[in-house]
Amino acid sequence: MRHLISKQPHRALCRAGLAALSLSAIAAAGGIVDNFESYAVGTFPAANWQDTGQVSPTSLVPPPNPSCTVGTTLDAFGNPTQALHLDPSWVGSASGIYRAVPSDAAYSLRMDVRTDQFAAGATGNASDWPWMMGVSRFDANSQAGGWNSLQMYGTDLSQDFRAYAIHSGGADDFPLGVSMQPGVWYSVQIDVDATTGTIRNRIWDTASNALLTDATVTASAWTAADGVFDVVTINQGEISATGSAETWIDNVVVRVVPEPASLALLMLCGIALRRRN
Ligand SMILES: [Ca+2]
Repeated sequence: MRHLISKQPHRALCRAGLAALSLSAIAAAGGIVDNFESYAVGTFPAANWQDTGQVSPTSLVPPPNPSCTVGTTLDAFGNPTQALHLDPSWVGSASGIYRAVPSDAAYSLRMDVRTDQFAAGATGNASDWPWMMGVSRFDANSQAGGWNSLQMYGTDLSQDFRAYAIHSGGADDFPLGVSMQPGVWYSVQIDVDATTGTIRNRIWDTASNALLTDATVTASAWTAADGVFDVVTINQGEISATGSAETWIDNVVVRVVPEPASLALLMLCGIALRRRN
């Protein structure tokens, strides 16, 4: 190993490898953090996100463009804050945001969420959701709620928190045993293992910081090919509902964890470059 990393061609390879891995490394080091304070109120948060509402061919009713905007509301402690507003003014399959992330082995997604109003007329849990948060694979032929993904979501029908997996073998729905109270801020986090299809779900009451559950679930019949993801998505959708939900999203944090092989290369190259410089 010592003779390999001391040769100049390998040093060049290391530099190229480091450049190629820079996106993953940056994401791993700092990730994506958005408190929605940098946007003009009433606009879509376009500097960091794309609109799921505009890539939803199966919407019951075409969403407005943009499908959601940044608004002003009160945080869990009663202070004014800007947050993403999923508006209840229309019934459709997906309003929300998504953005590209590197394909890697593990992800951690966290956000604060408050649902003020659940959709009326829902007939299925997984078909009507005031919000979902997940790591997904973009699919232009499907609405954003149906993209291959590992996610946590809120339900309009039973008004509770659930985990959900969509994969080549179908879908799995996991009740997490925690009810959602309207008007209450919750902090939610999923830690996803893309290789095994495992989701660790944590839910806190934001104001008290009380941990309400810490539950790990694993998708059935998961294959490594199912876990090739390229976007994170946060969206609302109604497929069977006759009314629409209202939800606020704030303090989004996304971390992408590089594959072990990538980490090993980063460490190896770091040692080699330090020795040569
Ligand atoms: Ca905020």
